[in-house]
Amino acid sequence: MRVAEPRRCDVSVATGFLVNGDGHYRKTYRDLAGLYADAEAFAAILAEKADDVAYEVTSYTPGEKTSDLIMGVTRMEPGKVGREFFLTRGHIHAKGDRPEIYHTLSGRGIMQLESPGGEVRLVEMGPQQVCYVPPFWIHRSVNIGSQDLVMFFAYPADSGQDYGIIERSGGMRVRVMDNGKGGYVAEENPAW
Ligand code: S6P
Ligand code: ZN
Repeated sequence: MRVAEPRRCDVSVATGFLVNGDGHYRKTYRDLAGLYADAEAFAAILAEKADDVAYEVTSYTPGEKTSDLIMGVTRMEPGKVGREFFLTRGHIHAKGDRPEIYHTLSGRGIMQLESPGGEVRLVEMGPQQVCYVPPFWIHRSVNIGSQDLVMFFAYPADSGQDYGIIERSGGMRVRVMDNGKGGYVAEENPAW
C-alpha cells in the first residue's frame, strides 16, 4: 500500500497565515457585495477600500478524497458595516454530511451556524477554543472583536462548498449586530 507523506505546516498567528501550505485566496470588500444589510454603509466602505483584503485563507490540500483532510487558516479583519460585524460569506458543504473543525488562534469571534430547518446557533469563540461544526450545518465566521480573527480549520477534502444556499434563502436567518454596549446581538433578518 502506498501511503501519503506527512506534512508539517507552520501557523503564524501574528500574520494569520499557514506559511507553507499550497493554497491561498483573498476576498476583497468588493467581492462581498450583497452580503450585508446596510447598503449605504457598505457603499461607504467600497468608496474607501474596495480592493483591500477583507479576509484570506491559506491552506494545505493533501488529496481529494473523503479520507484526506484539508487544513488551513482564515484571517479576517475587524470592523462593521453599519452595525453589522464583518463576516465570511458562509456556506454549507456541497457534500452536506461532511463536518469541520474550527480552532480560534487569536481574536474574538462567533461561529454562526444554521441548520437546513432554520435552527440557529451562535458559538462564541476565543483563543484556544475549538468548535465542532457537525454535518449539514451552514456555517460562517463573524469577527466581533477589535483585532484580526484568526482561525485554524480542517475538513474532509471532498466536502466542497455551496455558497448559493445562503443567497437562495435571502441570507442567513439572523445578523450579528453591535449592541451598542461593547457586545453583540442577533437580529432577525427580515429577508430570510
Ligand atoms: C471551508 C471552510 C473555511 C472557509 C473560510 C472562508 O469549508 O469552512 O476554509 O472557506 O473560512 O469562508 P467562506 O465562507 O468564504 O468559504
Ligand atoms: Zn466549511
